[in-house]
Amino acid sequence: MKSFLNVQDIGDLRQALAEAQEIKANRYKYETLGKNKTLLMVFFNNSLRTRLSTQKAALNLGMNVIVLDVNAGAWKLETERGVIMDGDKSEHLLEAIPVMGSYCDVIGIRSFAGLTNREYDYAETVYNQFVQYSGKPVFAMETATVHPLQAFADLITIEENRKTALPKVVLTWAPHPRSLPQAVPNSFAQWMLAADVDFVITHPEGYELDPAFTAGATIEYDQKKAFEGADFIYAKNWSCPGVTNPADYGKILHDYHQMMHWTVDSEHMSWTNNAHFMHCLPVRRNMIVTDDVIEDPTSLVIPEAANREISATVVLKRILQSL
Ligand code: AN0
Ligand code: CP
Repeated sequence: MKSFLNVQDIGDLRQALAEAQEIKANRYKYETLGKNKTLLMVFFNNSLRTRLSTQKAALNLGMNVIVLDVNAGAWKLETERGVIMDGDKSEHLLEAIPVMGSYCDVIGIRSFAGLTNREYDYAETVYNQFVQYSGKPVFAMETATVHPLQAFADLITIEENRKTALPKVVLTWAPHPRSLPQAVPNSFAQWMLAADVDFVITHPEGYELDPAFTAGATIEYDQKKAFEGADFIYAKNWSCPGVTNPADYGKILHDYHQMMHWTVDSEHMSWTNNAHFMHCLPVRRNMIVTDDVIEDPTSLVIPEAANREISATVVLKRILQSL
């Protein structure tokens, strides 16, 4: 595997889930695979889970790890080609990438959507420059449009907790005071559509996700109807994807005070089939979800985060095996 961005990159999902189970039973099974191989993790944005779980995964495989926080000590990087660099940016990504590539064997990238230029974000411009100019395998640790390590961990968690062959999984939009990317819901939709689940998305009008990720999904604008019979409720906020109106890309369409009826509370959960609550974290309590719902024993937010180590170990193992 030379690039990990989309669900197709991992191939057969049942095989990937079987590997995840194998790793979970013995996470050090491939502890010599990464000997003398170096992972470089490049962060353009904050992280708690991705930073720790991906580093742990690399250690499970015997790799060496270097972590670079671009905004905390590196030169400020220009990412667009053709600009006259007379501002605060001292170095161009086009030199920085091959330099970074020369010190490592595998590169993980966290580079969120800027949410101002839809075309730039949806072309995965920064990620693709790493693919093109690093000379090394690259994987997404949440890029402009996707967060596949999260979606894979979510799928593992659903597989571990499902009670039926075809569980109903509902992705619900929830309110948030700041403008957030679409990467998590995009990947979640893409992975759920490739998995053996009945998948429904619910959100207020105007928040339609890009059909490149959601084609084939059921969209239900009535949140209550969507929740009925659900086995898993996956909450997430996202800003306007700009599908129907490109000028609204990255915007919050309504003041969040007016949208608090979308917050997942115990009444929402009472509409479901005793569903498990899920969220990728970090989560704002009593915006996205109430204290009692996230603290309920059936909530899966901590197991999901723990499974990030498993999804990252499988992905890094695949990459190491293809070096
Ligand atoms: C990010 C997002 O919504 O994409 C990261 C989630 C894993 N969340 C925030 O910035 C709060
Ligand atoms: N879920 C997730 O990716 O969390 P971090 O942003 O803390 O890495």
